[in-house]
Amino acid sequence: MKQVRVIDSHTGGEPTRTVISGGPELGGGSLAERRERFARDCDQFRSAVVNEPRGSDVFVGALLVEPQDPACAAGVIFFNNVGVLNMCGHGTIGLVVTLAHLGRIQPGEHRIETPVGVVTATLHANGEVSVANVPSYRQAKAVTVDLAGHSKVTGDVAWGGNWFFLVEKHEEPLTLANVERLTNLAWRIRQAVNAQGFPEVDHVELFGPPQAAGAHSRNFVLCPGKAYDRSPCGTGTSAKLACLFADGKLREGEMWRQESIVGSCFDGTVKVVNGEIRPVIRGSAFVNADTTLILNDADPFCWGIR
Ligand code: PYC
Repeated sequence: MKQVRVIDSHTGGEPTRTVISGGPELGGGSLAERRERFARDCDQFRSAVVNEPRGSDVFVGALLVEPQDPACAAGVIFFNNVGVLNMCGHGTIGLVVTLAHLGRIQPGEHRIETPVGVVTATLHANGEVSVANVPSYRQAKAVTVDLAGHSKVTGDVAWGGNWFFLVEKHEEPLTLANVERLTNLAWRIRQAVNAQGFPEVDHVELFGPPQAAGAHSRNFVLCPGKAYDRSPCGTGTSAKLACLFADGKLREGEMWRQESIVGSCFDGTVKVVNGEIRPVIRGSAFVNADTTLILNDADPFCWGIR
């Protein structure tokens, strides 16, 4: 029997399960190399941690590893119900609050290594966390894709640490009661975008009018494993900020409040560093479990339902 210590948190309603100990030994090398090893050799472990019966499709896992760069406080490999992620904004906020819960970090700035680059997280005195994300950019503007049934939808392809297709114009209300229709629409959009020249896009983001005080927009974000993000999605908000900046709709330092489908918010700004757009996302997370997973080979569902 194997024991895995995890700490669960949620960031604006979206869970992160951080693996503190008992995870696989991935050897040395860059975080990108170690993520490839994790994806290739440790898929059972990934599924055991986040999938049912211990988790659910919504969980994002965060495997804490030694950083290659000694100036970093931690290295992390994010994963979900279907595979590994590049970066995760809500997960980074959850990780920072988890490290603070463990007493491993104090308020201040902390560099965190991810497979797609180093991000800088600031733990504020009030417990909120800002994440200066990897450089973000729009790859293609106003791409129109054909959905089955002869309807078309137009959106932007952008990178915010993961690949997104961002859609402003659609017919669906952004409400929790409408999640099933939103999921179906976003899934059809993803398949059309992938088939029509952008196979790398694995997240779809639909926008609509905000409801929360001070928010500029509400979103619905469909993740690669068909679960929707309960938070406003840190990498998705970064992609949105990069598009707004490219369109001249947001200036450096100006605040954009992004609301999620459950009403939680991230505050985002853009910093331009050496000509690159570095989105900064601010939000809060709460630790809600500190526990030990038991992996027992005799359990027929030990490695998760997939
Ligand atoms: O916050 O970046 C994010 C994220 C990605 C997938 C789920 N959340």
